[in-house]
Amino acid sequence: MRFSARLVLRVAGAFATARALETATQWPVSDLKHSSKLSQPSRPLEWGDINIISTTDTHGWLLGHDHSSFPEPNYSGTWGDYSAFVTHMKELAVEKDVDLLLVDSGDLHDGTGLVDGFPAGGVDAQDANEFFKQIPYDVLAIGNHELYVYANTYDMHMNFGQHYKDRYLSSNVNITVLGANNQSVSVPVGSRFRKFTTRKGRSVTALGVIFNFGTNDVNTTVQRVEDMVKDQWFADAIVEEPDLFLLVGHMPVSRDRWPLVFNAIRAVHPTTPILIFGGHLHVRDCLQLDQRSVSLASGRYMETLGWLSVDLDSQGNTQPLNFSRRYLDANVVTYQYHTNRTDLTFGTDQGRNITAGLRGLEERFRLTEQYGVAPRDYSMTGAPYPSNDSILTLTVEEAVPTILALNSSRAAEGIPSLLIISSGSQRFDIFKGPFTRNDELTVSPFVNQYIFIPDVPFEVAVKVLPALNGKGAERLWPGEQEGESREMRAWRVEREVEREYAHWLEDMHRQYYESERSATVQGELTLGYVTADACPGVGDDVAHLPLPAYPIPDFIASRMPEPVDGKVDLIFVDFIEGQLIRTLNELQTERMYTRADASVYAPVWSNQVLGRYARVAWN
Ligand SMILES: *[C@@H]1O[C@H](CO)[C@@H](O)[C@H](O)[C@H]1NC(C)=O
Ligand SMILES: *[C@@H]1O[C@H](CO)[C@@H](O)[C@H](O)[C@H]1NC(C)=O
Ligand SMILES: *[C@@H]1O[C@H](CO)[C@@H](O)[C@H](O)[C@H]1NC(C)=O
Ligand SMILES: *[C@@H]1O[C@H](CO)[C@@H](O)[C@H](O)[C@H]1NC(C)=O
Ligand SMILES: *[C@@H]1O[C@H](CO)[C@@H](O)[C@H](O)[C@H]1NC(C)=O
Ligand SMILES: *[C@@H]1O[C@H](CO)[C@@H](O)[C@H](O)[C@H]1NC(C)=O
Ligand SMILES: *[C@@H]1O[C@H](CO)[C@@H](O)[C@H](O)[C@H]1NC(C)=O
Ligand SMILES: *[C@@H]1O[C@H](CO)[C@@H](O)[C@H](O)[C@H]1NC(C)=O
Ligand SMILES: CC(=O)N[C@H]1CO[C@H](CO)[C@@H](O)[C@@H]1O
Ligand SMILES: [Zn+2]
Ligand SMILES: [Zn+2]
Repeated sequence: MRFSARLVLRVAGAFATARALETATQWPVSDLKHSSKLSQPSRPLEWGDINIISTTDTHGWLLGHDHSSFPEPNYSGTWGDYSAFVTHMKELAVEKDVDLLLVDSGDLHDGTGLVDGFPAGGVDAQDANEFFKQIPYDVLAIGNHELYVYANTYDMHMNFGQHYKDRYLSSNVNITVLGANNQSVSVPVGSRFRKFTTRKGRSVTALGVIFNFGTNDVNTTVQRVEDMVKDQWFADAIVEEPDLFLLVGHMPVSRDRWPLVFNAIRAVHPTTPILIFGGHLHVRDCLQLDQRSVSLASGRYMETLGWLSVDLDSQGNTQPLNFSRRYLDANVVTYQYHTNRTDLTFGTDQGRNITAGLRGLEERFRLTEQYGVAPRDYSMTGAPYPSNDSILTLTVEEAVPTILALNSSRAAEGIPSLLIISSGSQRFDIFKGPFTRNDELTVSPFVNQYIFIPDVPFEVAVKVLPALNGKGAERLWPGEQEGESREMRAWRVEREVEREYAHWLEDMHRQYYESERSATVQGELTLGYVTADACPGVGDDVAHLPLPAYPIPDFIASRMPEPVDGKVDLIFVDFIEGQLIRTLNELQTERMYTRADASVYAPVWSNQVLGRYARVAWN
């Protein structure tokens, strides 16, 4: 019974992931993960008349990625290192007598302890932003993670926005605040647009647009992009022809609404160069909406700096734009290579000061506090599920059951249970080595309770996971969408990002092993992103082998219990309660389950589980 029930679960997982890759094509990565070879950029950057460094979706990764399992060291540059890079690149731009601009596409909140680990009474990202603000960005746009909590938006309006002044753009996002007469007024969080002239005298019109985000907090307003482009202010802002339009925004460059903005501008200016810097899906991407425009997305989590260079021709020219783009791995080797500096000549006082300040913040937030030492890497998509290297297996088979058992009276009575959770419960991988409070905040931010229905017939309980996975996490119950909770809608937005990122990894893996590239140079390469985008030439600055990419089911379950009297406790996260109860009622007709049948299983929150487990199991 135990064996066959287990088999049901495994088959269910495989069934739910019809897009599964041939596992035979997965490159054996164990040696690569702990190599110590250093990868240099492949070639110098191409500089043009206008050169732009772009960041997006930094999400608090201002101290870089500091675990030693690869590819993490590739992204080990700190915000201070980035500052030094910017300083030297600005010097180079002056030497070459060209323009260098800096842009950021938003999502500064939610991601690491530096932003989320603030003490009670604080505001998310407020302290970390003091360091962010030391980079002299020319244009910044607001992201959806600035809009989930009013206090964060307010801070961006009052504090961040005041610092960057008209450079902080929110073309279609307003905040409601108390105005002069104590009346509430809706005003843009930053500015709607910026017109400026570069050091070399080129005129730029910049906008900062977010996608049609609908899960923002009360007293913040996101205007739909299709409505924004019909506004009078928009028409007025674009009527004059600049040397280039610079559209920086929190919106994917593929399959979203940039064409609406682009077409509105093209209707007035058929040939003016339009440079678009998007974000939100956490991928590297590039495409051209026409021959005199380029769109770039620069990844996530300070793993990637985007580089775009363009040669400007005279107004009215209709030739294709001459441009190049590059995705830089964010580390000191990259920075030194492209600025022709060494360890002795690279660092700057300001950069060292920024990193030292962030280390101080890390201490103040107790982020280095060690909970235990992880015995191996646990990966989300980099290892098959189920397996000992999977963070999903660790979570659902070991960590949660262990911690629940310590705090549950049902478990103390020896009542068997089956746990079902959503696979979207973790945000990032765990790496071999110290597991700290920062890792806990980074890996496991979602706050849910574990609730249960007692004494569910075993033969019904075992069918729940396959049924959930068969329908998929996107399933909307008839009539449920209307009254869907804000939490559920927010989860959908985040899940979309995770899914697109995972697809991107799968695609690069498949394409790589289908192409001839794999046959030749494999041995020399290190793990990382291998980007195939729609722009000409190779975009990645460092040639890599693609990371392994395994598909994961939507829902996962603990090991099969031995039922007592044919019954088990069915435990699940409160978040999936509605879907789970409906599924139970579809699977059997003996009784009608309702929310009243479910109650809290143990006084434990999902974001505490890994930290507690590390204390128990990894010490
Ligand atoms: C423009 O094209 C030339 C010739 O292909 C190339 O050398 C130069 O680097 C290009 N400029 C940019 C900005 O990429
Ligand atoms: C503004 O309104 C708040 C309550 O909304 C009130 O407490 C406060 O006294 C008012 N201030 C002025 C200057 O009217
Ligand atoms: C939204 O703002 C208005 C005006 O400032 C205020 O009266 C109201 O309480 C706010 N709503 C919430 C939910 O904070
Ligand atoms: C945003 O604020 C501006 C300025 O107060 C206002 O004119 C506009 O109607 C607001 N837009 C939205 C969508 O609320
Ligand atoms: C790099 O720096 C060295 C030492 O300052 C200098 O001799 C060399 O010309 C530089 N190379 C480039 C490509 O700028
Ligand atoms: C270093 O940082 C401190 C505050 O963090 C600031 O007061 C000081 O001006 C900074 N020094 C430099 C050289 O940037
Ligand atoms: C996975 O871990 C379990 C328990 O630690 C162990 O018994 C098993 O041999 C491991 N499996 C593999 C393939 O390493
Ligand atoms: C939960 O378990 C821990 C570890 O055994 C214990 O210290 C704590 O008191 C328990 N809390 C509750 C509410 O049972
Ligand atoms: C600069 C740096 O640390 N690069 C590393 C990127 O990752 C590979 C392994 O995948 C390492 O070999 C490089 O040293
Ligand atoms: Zn993001
Ligand atoms: Zn986003």
